[in-house]
Formats: sequence, C-alpha cells, structure tokens
Amino acid sequence: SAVEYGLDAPFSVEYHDSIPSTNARARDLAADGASDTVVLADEQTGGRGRLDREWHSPSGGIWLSVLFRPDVPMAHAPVFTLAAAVAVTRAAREAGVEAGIKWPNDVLVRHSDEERKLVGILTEMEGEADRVSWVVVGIGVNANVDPADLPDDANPTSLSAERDEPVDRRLFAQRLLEEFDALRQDSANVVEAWREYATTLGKQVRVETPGGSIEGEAVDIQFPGALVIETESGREVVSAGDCEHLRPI
Ligand code: BTX
Repeated sequence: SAVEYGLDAPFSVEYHDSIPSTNARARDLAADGASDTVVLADEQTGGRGRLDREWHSPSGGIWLSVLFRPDVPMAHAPVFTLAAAVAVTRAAREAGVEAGIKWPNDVLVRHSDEERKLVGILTEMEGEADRVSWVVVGIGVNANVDPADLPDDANPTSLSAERDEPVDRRLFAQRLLEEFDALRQDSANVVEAWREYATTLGKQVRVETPGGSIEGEAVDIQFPGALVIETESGREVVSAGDCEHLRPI
C-alpha cells in the first residue's frame, strides 16, 4: 500500500510503491546530474547489500537512498556510512528501540542470547581521488515487517517486532533524514557520535578481509571509518571496505 510520506526534509523526495532498488535509482539520478535527492520505496524487488548480497525488502519497510555531492576526497566517503548508522540509531531510540551499531554497517538490537539485525547500510560513490562526484547512501530499515519474512540466518528483527506495534514511517524517515543532514555537514564529529552507540568496541573479534583474517580486541574507530584492532603482534587498522565479516570470538 502506498504511504503518504509528504516529508518535510532538506532533500527532494521521490516515492515508489515498488522499485527494484532505491540505490540503483539514485545512481541513475546521479548520472542525470541530480543531487540532494532521496529515493524512498515501500518495497524493493532487487534490494542489494554489500559484496552483491541480497537485501530482502518486503512491503512495510523503509527502503531509502540519499544522493548528495559532498565536497570531500574519495577516501573520506566511508564516514557517511557511519553518519547514516548514527542517524538511524538515534531515530530508532526515539521510537523506543534500543539499537546499537556493529562496525562497519549494521544497526542491531541486543537480546539476551544474540544481536539481531534491524538495519543495513550500503554506500556507493563515484568521482576522482581528490573529490567525489556523488555519494549514494542506501539505508534499509526493517520497519513494519515481520522478521519471519526475512532470511533467518541473518537474525533479523524489525521496529514493529521490537515495539509490539507499528512505527509511523513518515515520522521515522523524517527524523532519520534530519539527523543525517546535520551529520553529513559535520563529519569530523561523526566518529565521536558513533563511539557512543558502538557495540563492537572492547570486544574480541575476528575480521575476515581479502588479505586474511585478523583477530584481537576492537579498541577504536578512526576517521573516516576504519576499525583499530589490538592483535598479538600490534595494532592493525582495517578499513570498512575490507571487512567481509566480523564475528565476536
Ligand atoms: P550486508 O551485505 O551487510 O548484509 C546482507 C545480508 O543481510 C544478506 O546476505 C542476508 O543474510 C541479510 N539480510 C538480507 N535482508 C535482510 C533484512 N531485511 N534484514 C536483516 N538481514 C537481512 C547490508 O548489506 C546493506 C543493505 C542495504 C539495503 C538498502 S535498502 C535501500 C538501498 N537499496 C538497496 O538496494 N540497498 C540499500
């Protein structure tokens, strides 16, 4: 069913009942020269995660992509993934759901036995090394969806399952975009805000990267989004793009 979004956001908003992928649509808009645009859908039929994984996007979620053109070098762009994670965590907490952030791009809710995945974030970009041309930050929020309709190997949860009642999607998207807008213009403070919600720091972890696995204590996050791991042989810094999996050990 169509949602009456009518967002009062610092972006122009394009709404779809159903679309293959809001990120793909936002990339097309970028190629046409657009900026400061949000693509929002009730359902995606070809939602994508990182490393070309599938992102299940049934009707009832908040599937959105933010297209903008920040004046930053390419290497700084990962900070916008952190900004999105902070923004969505704040919106979730305002909606009564105690979410936290698992590096690099998951927003989770802790239950006694496990952490369940509430949100996924996928950032894509294009440009030159010294300046990005555009960034698309895709944010998939399991809002009013039944976790039973999502792949259970991912331990999914949703806002409606956590609250036992549906969330007002218009209000949630509005808060999320307001927070994101403020953070994208204040990227130096994003890392600090991120630390406040991080569930990864202080834990023993194993990170799988293309170069092999790295084990140790996750001790800090570094601008623009790398994880610092204290290993037996010293400190290692893993960029978000190199993380294939992160597991507690
Ligand atoms: P990721 O690669 O970190 O996570 C993908 C994995 O998450 C999948 O392999 C699957 O196990 C699990 N998964 C799939 N769907 C869900 C779901 N709805 N809830 C919980 N777990 C799930 C995360 O990638 C990045 C996802 C970004 C999605 C947004 S939605 C708007 C935009 N459009 C688009 O196509 N992608 C982004």
